[in-house]
Amino acid sequence: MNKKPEWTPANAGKEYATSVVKGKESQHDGMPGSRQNKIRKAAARRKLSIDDYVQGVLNHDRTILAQTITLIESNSEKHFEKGQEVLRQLLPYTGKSLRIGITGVPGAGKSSFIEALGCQLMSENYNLAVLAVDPSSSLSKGSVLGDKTRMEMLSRHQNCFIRPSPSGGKLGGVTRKTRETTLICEAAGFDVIFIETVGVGQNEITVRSMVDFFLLLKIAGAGDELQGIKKGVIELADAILINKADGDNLKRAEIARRDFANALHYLKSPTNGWTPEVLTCSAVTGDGIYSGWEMIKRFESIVRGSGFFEQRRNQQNLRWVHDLVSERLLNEFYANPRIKALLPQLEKDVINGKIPPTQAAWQLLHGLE
Ligand SMILES: Nc1nc2c(ncn2[C@@H]2O[C@H](COP(=O)(O)OP(=O)(O)OP(=O)(O)O)[C@@H](O)[C@H]2O)c(=O)[nH]1
Ligand SMILES: [Mg+2]
Repeated sequence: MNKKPEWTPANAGKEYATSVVKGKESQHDGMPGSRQNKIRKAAARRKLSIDDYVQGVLNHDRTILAQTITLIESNSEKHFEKGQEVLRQLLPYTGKSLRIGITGVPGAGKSSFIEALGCQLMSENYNLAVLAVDPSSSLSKGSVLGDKTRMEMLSRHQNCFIRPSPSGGKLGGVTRKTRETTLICEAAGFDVIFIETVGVGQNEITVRSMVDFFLLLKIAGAGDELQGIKKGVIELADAILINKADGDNLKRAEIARRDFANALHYLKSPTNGWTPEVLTCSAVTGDGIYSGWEMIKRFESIVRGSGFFEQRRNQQNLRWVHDLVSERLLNEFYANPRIKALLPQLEKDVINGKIPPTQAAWQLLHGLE
């Protein structure tokens, strides 16, 4: 039986083509199906009740966890209400993880870094969820699985859950459901959550607004040391790791480290009570990976101790509320038949210089009246 993975978009073409072999019906011990098994089968038919979803997530059932995320990601109105109720019931079990955002240009080594660090965390019995929000598929069309292979060891580990979220065609767009997905993973017992995203500008700001620690991965010798770097992005980072500090690159990585450290000197830290650090590492040799983790733990203990951790999360929640309201209003506005009727002509008029953009905007805004 050929079946697409549940995270592929409904209208996806061949770029997601893959086949998943049907799993065993009975449990791994060979015993006949239990209640969990029935729930799984129901999940396959998408007939789970709200309670099935909630209990499945709380029982760390990966199949149901994946189904719940799919439910949350769904854009249909029917799924929306069900998803929100599931989320509401899971809320008391959320918030306990350390949320870490990892960004960097394509090829900086984000996935390799996560694989290297993740495997170390596995040996310390952490439960790790990786939300690859913007897998390279959006750039190269079709390496979602390639991305999983780059995290090959990790993806086979039972304490790790990897969820590539297709970015819905929008290059670099952090999916708007990532915050909700984070909460669901927390309810499922994951205590560290990595959010991997390609750095293409707007993404970094969005991810910064949903994580506790924001890590910028850089490579030396890519020609972007300092001159090409957008100050804005560096200002968001709690740490910069110069990756690929191995072989011939070692010396350049060290120079880059010093340059970045100097540059950071003049910038304001995004986190009260914490001075951003610059370290080198290699996801291939493993050098510096653990020092990176120790730094993150140090960060956590300082920022929790000072109360800024809680304060930032509260701020993030408020921002979330306002983001949702803006998004909803905007969608409703443009979905309104009157606006839909007005828009094409107004756009033409602006392009032809018949009316100024300001007037077009006013006419649209008054179009509802
Ligand atoms: N030499 C060396 N190569 C590395 C290192 N980390 C990653 N690479 C290589 O760099 C390439 C890109 O690595 P990825 O981990 O896929 O990079 P990424 O940032 O996740 O890329 P996208 O998901 O496409 O944005 C791969 O060929 C890796 O093997 C490193 O520390 N040293
Ligand atoms: Mg990657």
